[in-house]
Amino acid sequence: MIGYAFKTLNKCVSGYNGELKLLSPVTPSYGEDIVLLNFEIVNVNENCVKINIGSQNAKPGQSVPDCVFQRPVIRPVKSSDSNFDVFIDTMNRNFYLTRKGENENPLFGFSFASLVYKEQYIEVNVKLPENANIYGFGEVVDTFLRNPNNSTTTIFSRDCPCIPNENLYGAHPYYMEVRNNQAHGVLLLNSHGIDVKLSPENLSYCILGGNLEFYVFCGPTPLDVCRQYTSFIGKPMLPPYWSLGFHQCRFGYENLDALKKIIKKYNEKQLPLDCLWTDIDHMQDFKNFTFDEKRYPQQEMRKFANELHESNKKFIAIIDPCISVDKEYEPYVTGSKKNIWVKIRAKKEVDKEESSDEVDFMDEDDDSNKAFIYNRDEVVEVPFIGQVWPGKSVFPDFFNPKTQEWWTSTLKTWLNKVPFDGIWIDMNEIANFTNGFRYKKIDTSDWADRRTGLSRHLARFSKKFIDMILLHNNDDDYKGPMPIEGNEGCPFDNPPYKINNGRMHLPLNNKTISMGALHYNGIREYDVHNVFGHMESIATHKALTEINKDKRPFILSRSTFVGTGAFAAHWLGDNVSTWESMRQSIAGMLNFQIFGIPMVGADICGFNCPAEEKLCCRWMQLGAFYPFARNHNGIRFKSQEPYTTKLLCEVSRKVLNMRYELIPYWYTLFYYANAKGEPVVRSLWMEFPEDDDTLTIEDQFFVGSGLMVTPVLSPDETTVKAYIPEGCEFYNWTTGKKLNDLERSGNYYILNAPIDTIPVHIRAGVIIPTQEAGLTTAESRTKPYTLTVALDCDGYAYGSIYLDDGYSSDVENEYSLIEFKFENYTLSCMPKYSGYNPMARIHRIRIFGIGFENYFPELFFDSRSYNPPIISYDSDEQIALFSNLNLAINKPWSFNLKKF
Ligand code: MIG
Repeated sequence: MIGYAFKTLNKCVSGYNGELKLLSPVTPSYGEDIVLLNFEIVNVNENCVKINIGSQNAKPGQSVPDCVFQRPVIRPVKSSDSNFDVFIDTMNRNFYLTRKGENENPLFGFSFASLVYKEQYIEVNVKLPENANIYGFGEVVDTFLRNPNNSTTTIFSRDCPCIPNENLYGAHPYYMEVRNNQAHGVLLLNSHGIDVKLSPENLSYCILGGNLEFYVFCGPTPLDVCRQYTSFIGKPMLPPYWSLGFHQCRFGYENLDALKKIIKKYNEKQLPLDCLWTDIDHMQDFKNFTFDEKRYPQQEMRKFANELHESNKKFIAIIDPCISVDKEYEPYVTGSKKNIWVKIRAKKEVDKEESSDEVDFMDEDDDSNKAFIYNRDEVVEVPFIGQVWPGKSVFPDFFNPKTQEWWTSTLKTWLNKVPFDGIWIDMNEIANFTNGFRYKKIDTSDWADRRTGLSRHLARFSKKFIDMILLHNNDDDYKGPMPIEGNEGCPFDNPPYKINNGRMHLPLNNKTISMGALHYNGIREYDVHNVFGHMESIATHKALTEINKDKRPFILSRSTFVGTGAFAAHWLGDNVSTWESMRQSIAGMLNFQIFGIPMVGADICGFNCPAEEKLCCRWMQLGAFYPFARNHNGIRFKSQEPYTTKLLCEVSRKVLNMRYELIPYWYTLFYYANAKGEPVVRSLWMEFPEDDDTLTIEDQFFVGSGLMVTPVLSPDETTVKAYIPEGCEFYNWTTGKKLNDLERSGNYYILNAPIDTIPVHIRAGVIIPTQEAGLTTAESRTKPYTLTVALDCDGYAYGSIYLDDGYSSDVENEYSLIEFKFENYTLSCMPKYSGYNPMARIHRIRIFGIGFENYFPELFFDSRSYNPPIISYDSDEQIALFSNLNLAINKPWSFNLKKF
């Protein structure tokens, strides 16, 4: 018999534990099998079961370290209190879980007869029923519903443009499954490279090492799964209010004047804008925390930041993890003194004198290092030196507890120079241009104008770029220690099983550092490669919180891992200015909702390649409904700011106004994301799991549960098909007209969408608060509110609003949570808590789908200040509009439409 069998199995309070013993190997490939394994299956809480299988002599990094992922304390839950039933079959050597009482419907489980467990290869085969629909796993560009026909998703953080089906920046070994109109989630908490292979009856994990640490979340609704998953991994951060406004960025703004021009143009054209970004252009020789004195003089930048602040705008700058090896460069000097760089083992083959370009990596507080003897054959740990934008670079090791101190003080010094409002952390996969090689001399004469010339190659032809670097490489003048693991690739770069890295089974060090590189406490890069961006997000969050105790940090990270949503936002990376790439962004945005990182968006109008006008118009419309809305462009491509053509400007102004009006609603959704872990943007099946036809719909989505967005995704269309789930009604958000059967064809509605229009609908039964748009969120926050009430067939609607100052890290009691209900011809405002008093008041109420004759409104509320409303009523469309009101939003009142 092959595979494993139970050696022992004991029942404990909240599950089972025991040992698995190898009978005989399933496969002779991929190295030696581990003979004895620990096995554990326990209830984490009522809705979550943990399955843990691991080798008995754990090494550092075998399981995801606590500093990466803090596992919640497990409270013992008796089986009778769990929402799962656990079945273990010792004879047939398998186990499975069902939702309580659903014996016929195993949700998750696997057999030990096909389990492969080796040092560098683990294989698990999970049986799937025919009607399984799998979502999640990433980061990858693909359809939202994952392809069940022998597809492979590789999970391994990688700096690469958004090429469909290739492993990209983040690592999320998590999926959500919908089956029989119910959902559950499965997390494999593991930071190694993974291939996930999906076939109609099987889900296989092929993992490069570590533990099998699974967590299953029982649902049963998709939103339940989201709540359960995020309460386990950490609920998403509440973003500052301003970050929900519009953002403008590009790679290749020449100089500070270019930035000033943008602000001028936005103002001139009356386009809303909250935040301006600066990419690596502002740096001196691409060194983090520096300013090019010619193009972006520091003093001028400081002045400019202050001016932006005076006009209620924000300013964000980029940071790459690479720290330039330069003895004159302060961050390098201070970091070297603290000895906090990622390391590599090396043989000291030269005398100390010869290695004069190396700084002494002394740990000030560690006496043992003082006795550092340079001996030719001695194996030493030296900083891993790679090659990124500034050239020769080292990388901070965020596993080292001393790194935080250095990171915080480095950021602090920098922010004292120019008071940026947020930090964009890029390249944290970790990107390294020299394929795991330690630094090699590169002929940089071709780089004379790196800013304008070379990056084009990097962005579009990354392989060519790498080849070119290798071509120009020569090691001749390198005098430092020679790495044992690193230069020519090491066993960790080419483990026996090759994950499908880059869809070419690339060595693991491709465009990153060596897998043999070492982190604090002997943790090897191989084991934790996928968490660098996550660690950097945590450290940056800590630093900003310390630097500015009162303010919520805003961090945008390219690489993410399980739980990053609690610290950072994410953008979908280097997409392309094509219709296809725009369409794919919807699936990407939805995937990150599942991953618990709701603050997400794609580069609006596309990063690589020039964006044609029509595409950019449609993308501005779609992007206005991304949670994170930023127009960002690659270097040297045609300008694509919303003011660049007349049409684009008009289209953008209209849809940005729509976005700004809706920010009170967005912010309330983020409050619920933060408080309960609910997704902000939702696929149709998240809202209508009972309708099987929604499972494949991914061109259309919901903002919260109340707004349906149906973007136009092809060049020449002026209508768009919207799927309408059965039993649900919608009103046009702008006109208030109900979708009617004239527009219907089957289950679809054909919606009008001329170039200046993106179809947006409010769902019957929902109340949505809005505010008049301003040119910044600071301005729109002060403007009058409107309540839009969309009645269902029972004449009922419900909604809520969350309010606070929008920036405090701890709002304490100074927030308001207000519910609105329409019932029996009465709209009631019901504060659940009202600790925050906004200046703005409700001036307008729109009621859609209200059929009444001879009613007039009467107001009951505790404040006397009330103007008689101006009423207009369209009896054909059943739309009532009450204006000239002056109602408080956080005091109880009711608005009764009384019959006379
Ligand atoms: O090597 O900073 O994804 O948004 O503009 C490319 C320059 C580095 C990649 C990011 C992109 C950014 C660019 N960066």
